[in-house]
Amino acid sequence: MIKNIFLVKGNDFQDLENLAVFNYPQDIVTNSNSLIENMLYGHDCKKLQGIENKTVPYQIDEPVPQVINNLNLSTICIDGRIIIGLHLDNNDNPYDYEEIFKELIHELVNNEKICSFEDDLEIENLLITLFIDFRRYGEEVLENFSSPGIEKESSFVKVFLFGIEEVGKTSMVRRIKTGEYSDNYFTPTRKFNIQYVQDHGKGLAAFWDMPGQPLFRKKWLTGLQDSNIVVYMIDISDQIRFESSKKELYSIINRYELSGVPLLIIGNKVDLVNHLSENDGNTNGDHLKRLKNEIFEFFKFNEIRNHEWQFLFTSVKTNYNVDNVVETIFDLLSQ
Ligand SMILES: Nc1nc2c(ncn2[C@@H]2O[C@H](COP(=O)(O)OP(=O)(O)OP(=O)(O)O)[C@@H](O)[C@H]2O)c(=O)[nH]1
Ligand SMILES: [Mg+2]
Repeated sequence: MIKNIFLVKGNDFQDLENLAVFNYPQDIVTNSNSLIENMLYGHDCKKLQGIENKTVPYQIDEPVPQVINNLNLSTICIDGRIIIGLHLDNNDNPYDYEEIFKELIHELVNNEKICSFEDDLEIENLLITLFIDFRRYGEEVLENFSSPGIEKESSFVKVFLFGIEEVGKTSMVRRIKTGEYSDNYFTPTRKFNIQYVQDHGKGLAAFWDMPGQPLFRKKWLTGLQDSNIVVYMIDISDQIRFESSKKELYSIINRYELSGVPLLIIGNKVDLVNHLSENDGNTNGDHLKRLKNEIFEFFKFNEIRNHEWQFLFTSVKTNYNVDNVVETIFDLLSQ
């Protein structure tokens, strides 16, 4: 699987100090180490002279697979002035990715003509898009290689998980994947957190856990494409933020491209309002039922059209209903 993607840009690759380096999602390559210099050895140096005028379409060379400083890399040179590199898992074979690597770059820089490589933000967006496409298509390509007998629809589901900040999205994915939880684990998500969860007998779910802070919400649209199911999370103990949470819900589920995509709504942190299940025949159970009605009324869930939907109370902290999340996702998908 691809771990990281990076881009190195310069007018003269011999001038290592003056190269611009971009990484996504982690900073693995900087211009201060010998990595870039080593990487360039694998490319045809004549082509790496600076080119003054941009040519369209871009000339995209063959990818060059190399292992440098223990990093399993595949790098591609564009127009002799830009290198885009993939950092792959050590047990991945870069040749398996060769075709798709070229194809995706070609599509993005030549067909859609969306990148002139001039603006930092534009480059960052290109890397995010490439990373996303790579994770999806790369996985699919490899899956087809390794398990030709398995039917495709049972194998891969993309789950788009969103909601405003600190509602517990990342904690939920971590709990589902590893069983772990800690109050102190709190690290706001800044980039997409993509985690694969295998549900035996049902398939592989890729959770796309979005960053909820306002600054990062505009990235949601980049992660939305081709989602099979949308999961929206609320912190039910934090009613002050219900209004902004509701606004974000509808900004996403009303989008045309999501029409018909099933929706799972999770009311998390139930431990903060109640420790007991809603079916308990006592005052606490009644309290939770009342709360559910209030939430439904406020968020107008019953008016949602164009989506099959379900609602679950959960507590990632006490593990209440967490097992039901993946199950409900596959249930909704099979309807
Ligand atoms: N009491 C309680 N706290 C929880 C629960 N789930 C998560 N938390 C806490 O809520 C805080 C935020 O959790 P995160 O998982 O980082 O929230 P997030 O939605 O991913 O936040 P962003 O990445 O900023 O969008 C952390 O301190 C968690 O420990 C829960 O079920 N109950
Ligand atoms: Mg998070």
